[in-house]
Amino acid sequence: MTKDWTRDWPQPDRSRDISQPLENLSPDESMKVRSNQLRGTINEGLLDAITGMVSGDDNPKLMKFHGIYGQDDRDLRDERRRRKLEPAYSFLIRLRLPGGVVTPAQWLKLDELARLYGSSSLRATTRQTFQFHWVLKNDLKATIRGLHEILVDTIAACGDVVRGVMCSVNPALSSLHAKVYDDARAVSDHALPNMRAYHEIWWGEERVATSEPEEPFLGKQYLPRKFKIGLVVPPHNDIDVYTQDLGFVAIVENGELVGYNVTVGGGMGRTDSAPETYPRLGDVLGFVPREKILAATDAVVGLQRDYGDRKARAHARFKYTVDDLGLDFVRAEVERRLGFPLEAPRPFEFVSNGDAYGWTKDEAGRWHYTLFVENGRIVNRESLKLLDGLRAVAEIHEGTFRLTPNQNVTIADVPAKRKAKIEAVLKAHGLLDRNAQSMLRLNSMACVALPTCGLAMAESERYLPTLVDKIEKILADNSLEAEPITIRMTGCPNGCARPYVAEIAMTGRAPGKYNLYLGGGFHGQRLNRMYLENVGEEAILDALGKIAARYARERGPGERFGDFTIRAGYVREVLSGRDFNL
Ligand code: SRM
Ligand code: SF4
Repeated sequence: MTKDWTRDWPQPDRSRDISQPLENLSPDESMKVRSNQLRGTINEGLLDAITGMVSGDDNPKLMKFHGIYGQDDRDLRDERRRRKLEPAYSFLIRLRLPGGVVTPAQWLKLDELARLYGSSSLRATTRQTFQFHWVLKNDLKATIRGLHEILVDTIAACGDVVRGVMCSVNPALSSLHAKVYDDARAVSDHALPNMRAYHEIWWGEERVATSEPEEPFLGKQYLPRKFKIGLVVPPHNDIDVYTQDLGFVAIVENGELVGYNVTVGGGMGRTDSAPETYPRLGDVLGFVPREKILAATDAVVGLQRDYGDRKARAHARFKYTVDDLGLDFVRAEVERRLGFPLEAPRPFEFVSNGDAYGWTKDEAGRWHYTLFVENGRIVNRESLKLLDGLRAVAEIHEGTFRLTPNQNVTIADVPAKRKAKIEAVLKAHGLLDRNAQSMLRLNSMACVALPTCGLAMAESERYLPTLVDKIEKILADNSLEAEPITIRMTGCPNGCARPYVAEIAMTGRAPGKYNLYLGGGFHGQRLNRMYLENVGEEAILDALGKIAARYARERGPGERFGDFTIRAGYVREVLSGRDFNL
C-alpha cells in the first residue's frame, strides 16, 4: 500500500506565517508589500539631483533585491560630517553568476565597466561572484546596461530571495563539474524571482501593469530573509556546504552523477549582543535522485516561505526555522511537499574546504590554473597589476574563468596547445609566482569590511594580509609553515567569510579589536568556538604563538590544527549551533 505522506504528520504551525495581518509582522514585510512588487520609487530616487543616495525611505532596502546596496565611504565619514557634507555615497553592485563562471568576453566587459564606473576594482566574493564598489548613482544604469550586453544581471543577488547559487570548482573532474554546474544553473534559474521591476528600471522595458503577484511561488512578500543554496562535489568542500541554507552534495556511483544528498539549515550570521543568534551547520536530510533537484529546491524553499519567522528578522533565517520545527518535522514536511520519501543519505567524504592552486589537467586533457587572489580584490597596485594581468589573459583565453568560493580565480578549460601562451602572459604580469605563498595565506579569507561595508566594526580585507605576515613568522619559528591551516577574518559577526568553520577566525568587535575563535573543522565539518573576546593584535599573536608551539611539539600524526585546539583543551567542541554561545 502506498503511504499517504500527508496524513500522519502534525499540521503546520502557521502562527508566524504571512497570512497574519501585516502590522504583526516585521516592518520589512510591509515594505515588501507596499513596494509595488519591488519598484518602490527607485526611478524617481535615481533622478533626485539633491543627493548622491537614492532618495525615498524604502528605496535603499528595495534596491537590494536588484543586487545593489547604497553605501558611503567610511574613511571619509568623519571628515565629511565635520565639513557638514552629506556622506560620500556610492553603490555596491553584485552580479548573479551561478557557479561563478565567466567567459573571456564577459571578463573583458567586466574589466571595462570596473575601470569606467567602479574605481578600477573587481571584487571576487566568497560566493563566487563579482562586486563593483564605489559606483556613483548616475552610473548605476550604465553599469547595469553594460552587464546586460554580456547577458549578466544582478537580479536577486541580494534581498529576501534565493541568492547566488554556488557550485564546486573542481577542474580535475571536469565532466562531473560540468554536470553539477548545469544543475546549479538550473536551480538558480528555477529559483530566480520573476521581477519585472528590474527590467523596467534598469533596462527601460515597458511597464506591464498587473495586480497579481508577478512572482507566483513567493508572492508579494517574497521570503522572510535571504536564502542560500550551494552544490558541492566531494571530496572538496570548497563551497562550505554545511553553511548553506540548502545544500546538495553530489553523489557519484560508478562514475555517474546519480543524485544529491540534501543538507538543510546552515548559516553563519550572529550578533555578539544577542546570544539567541548563532551560526549553525546544515544537517543531512536524505538523498534525492538527480532529476528531483528542482522539486527538492521547491519543497525546502517553500517550507521556509511558509514557516520562516516574519516577525523577528533576527530569527528569520532558515536555520532557526529548522531548529524551531525540528529535523523530523522538516523532513516529513519536505517529503509531503515532494510527494515521495527521501532516500537515506548516501556515503560521501570531504577532505578539505580550500582551493587546489596551480595547474591541473582534467580527464579530457584540458588544463586549469587556479590563481591566488588575496581576499578577492582584483586591482592594479604598484607591486602587482592584477587587473591588467587578468585582462591580458582574457584577451587571449578561449576557455572560461571560474570564480572559486574562496575568492580566487581559475583560468579554466585551457587546451594543451594554449597552456604555454597563458603561462607566458601570467609570467609577464608577475602572476605566475602569486601562488608561492605560505599554506596559511593560501587558506586565508577576509570579508570586505571597511571602508565600504556599513556594518563593519573593524578592518578585515585591509588588515588580514599584515596579520598573516606576523602569524607566518610564528609558524615558521615552529617549523609549521607547510601546515595548511584555515584562517578567516570578518569585520563584524555577520560572518561573510564563513569564519565560524575556520580553524582560526577573528570577527571584528571595534576598531583593532576582535573575538578569536579556534577549533573549526578543516573541511568545514565543525563550528569553532570563541577563545578570546574583544582583544587586539598583541593578545591574538601571543595566544597563537603559545598554541602553535604546543601544536608543533604535541600534535599527533596528521592531526589538524583545529582538532588539536580541541584535544589540547583550548576550546570545547561545539556540537550544535545552539551550543555555540554556551
Ligand atoms: Fe555578507 C551583509 C558582503 C557573503 C552573511 N554582506 C553583507 C553586506 C551586504 C552589508 C550590508 O548588509 O550592508 C556586505 C557588503 C560589504 C561590501 O562593501 O561589499 C556583505 N557578504 C559580503 C561579501 C561580499 C563578502 C566577501 O568578502 O566576499 C560576500 C558576498 C557573497 C555573494 O556573492 O553573494 C558575502 N555574507 C556572506 C556569507 C558567506 C556565504 O554566504 O557563503 C555570509 C554567511 C552565511 C550566511 O548567510 O549565513 C554572509 N552578510 C551576511 C549577513 C548575516 C546574515 C545573517 O543571517 O545574520 C549580513 C547582514 C544581514 O543580512 O543583515 C551580510
Ligand atoms: Fe561587512 Fe560584517 Fe559582512 Fe564583513 S562580515 S562584509 S563587516 S557585514
